[in-house]
This record gives sequence, C-alpha cells and structure tokens, in this order.
Amino acid sequence: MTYHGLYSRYRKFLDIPAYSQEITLLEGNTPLIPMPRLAHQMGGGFDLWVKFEGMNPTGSFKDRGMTIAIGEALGRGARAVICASTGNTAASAAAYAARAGLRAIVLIPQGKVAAGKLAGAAAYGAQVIQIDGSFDDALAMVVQITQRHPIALVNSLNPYRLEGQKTAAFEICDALGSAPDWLCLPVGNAGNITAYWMGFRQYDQIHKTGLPHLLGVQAAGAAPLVIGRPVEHPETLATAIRIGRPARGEQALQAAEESSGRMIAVSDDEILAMQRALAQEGVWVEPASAAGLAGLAAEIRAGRLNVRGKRVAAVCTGHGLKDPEIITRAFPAPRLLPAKLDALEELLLSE
Ligand code: AN7
Repeated sequence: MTYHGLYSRYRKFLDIPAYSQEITLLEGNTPLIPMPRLAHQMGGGFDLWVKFEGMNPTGSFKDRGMTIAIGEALGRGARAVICASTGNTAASAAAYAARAGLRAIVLIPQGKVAAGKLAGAAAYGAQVIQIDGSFDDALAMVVQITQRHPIALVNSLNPYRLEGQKTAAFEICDALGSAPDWLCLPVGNAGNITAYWMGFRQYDQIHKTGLPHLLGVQAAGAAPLVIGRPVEHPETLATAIRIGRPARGEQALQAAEESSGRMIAVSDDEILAMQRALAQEGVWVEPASAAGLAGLAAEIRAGRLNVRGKRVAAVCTGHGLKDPEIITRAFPAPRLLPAKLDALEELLLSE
C-alpha cells in the first residue's frame, strides 16, 4: 500500500478540527530496528528495538507533530507560525510552513543550536532569531507574542503537536503486534513522552494493545523533572534537551507514574558513550537521542530494572547528521596523503 503520510494513515484516531488541512512530507512510518547486539551488551535476555525517528523528512520526530499543527494553523487561516526551539522544532516548523505557504519565525538560544538544525531552519526559509538567553526564555517570549498577535504557536503547548506525535506509539504497536513492556525516550520540554502516553492509551482502548512502562530520561545538567524543580541554567552537550522548565512537565511526570515507569537522569558521558554504541550498530543519532538508551543501560547496570524476557523499545528522536560537530571535534582531521598508490599501501601496511 502506498504511504501518504500520518494524516492520511491515522486520520480517524486524530482529535483535530474538520477544517484542518493535509500538509505532508510523508513523515512517520519510521523503522523499528532490532538491536540484538546492543541488548547483549546491556546484559542480554531481552528484545530491544530502536524507533529511529531521525528518518523523518527533516531528521527528527518533530515532523509528526508539525504536519498536524501546521495543517490546523493553515486551515484556521493563520498566515504565520512561531516557535521557540533548541533546533529540531525550528527546522521542522520551517519545512512544514514552507510547504503550507506560511511565514515561519523561530527563536533559538544563542550559540546552543547544532549546525544541522540551524542550517535546516535557514534552508527552509524561516526567519531565524537568536535570543540572548535560554530555550525557556525564548518559549516564554513566543507564548506572549502569540497572545498579542495573530501568529500560531507551534511548540508542543499546541495540542495538535501531540495529536501528531502520538502516532509513533501507534506505529510501534502496529509493528510489534502490541505495546512493548518498556519504552525509553529522552525528555526535554516533555511533549513527546506526553504524546506517547496518549497514543498508547488510545490504541489500548481501541485495539487492546496493552501499555508500556515509560522510562523518561533527562540529561543530568538539565533534569528539572528528576530533581523536582526548574533548572535556571541548564547545561548539557545534548543541546536538544537543554531545557530547564519543561512546558509539559506535569503531564510527563503523570505519564511516568501512571505507567509504573519513571523519570531519571544520565550524565553527558553516558549519553556520548551510548551515541558511540549505537553508531557501532550503524545507527547514528544526535546526542539527545541516545539518552533514552543510556538511561536503560544505567538502570539495568544498577539492578533497578529487570528486563529479562521483556520487549523494550527505545525512541531515537533525531539523526546524527543534525550535530556533526560533536563528532568531528572528538576526532583528529583525517590523514592527508599524496595522491600516490605507494603512499596508501605504506600507510595501510603500517597500521
Ligand atoms: C532530538 O526542538 O524542544 O521532551 O525545540 O530535539 O518532547 O521536548 C527538542 C526536543 C528529544 C525532547 N530529542 O523532546 C526543540 C526541542 C530530540 C529533541 C527532545 C528534543 P520533548
């Protein structure tokens, strides 16, 4: 069956107005990749899959929410959309706004957005504005500006973003036949974990697919939901989740609790180690995207999570290509050789 995008595939499960338009780049339908070796490295005895959301059109899961949010904004008669972003939301909003013929304005924290995201937002034609402040400052600004001006807010405070993003839970259930026992994922502004929980519950009501336990994972330097209060100056190399006041924090905590799961934090070193481990399986994700699996590994290692005989799915939210510098900084520049075969032979034989 030809794939026509999320709106088309899951329309009947989406709580959206009749006036919503279909604005699609054929997002969704992302691979659920078996990870037997990685499961083995974590102690084995369980099944592990990665839902590789980096395979969406702009390279992150945000496209699921944006197809629906931008389609609603267009149908409502909006002419412009705005968001605050650590990068992926900006690129996605820019692409879908371009597709819809809307003006896109994106506010980003100065100097803290990975190169591929910034370039994406610019390439798709958004008006990109840096704020001398954090993501949280930028979010407060866009919320206020949309209260004063007819500009549609497309951060995950917009309920249609969650309507779109919940489809990832549907896809996982469709692929596995039922919900996994555990779902691990990174948590920043906390929209995605909220959306997954909505999706799993809805599918369970309709198809009796069961419910997973949710393991939400924050970066230790930006873990407001773990320490129980906002973080004024969040810091992490995983810039996508460098967020100190999650807009959907309450709902995220409720989702973790209702699912008999939990919210934990991992260090940047654990995140980068998991990014490497995933790349060794051929799946290159941006740092934030490795947080969910890093959290899973830490919980298993500490004996806090018994996954024996269980099915575990991990959401890898964004592609490694988004943040090339985190890799290139860690490696010396490639060797430069004369364009001579004997030089190549000599080098290969010496190593
Ligand atoms: C790769 O783009 O908040 O908990 O402004 O880019 O739903 O916020 C990005 C978040 C995880 C966290 N992984 O998801 C933004 C932004 C990646 C991300 C998250 C983000 P939420």
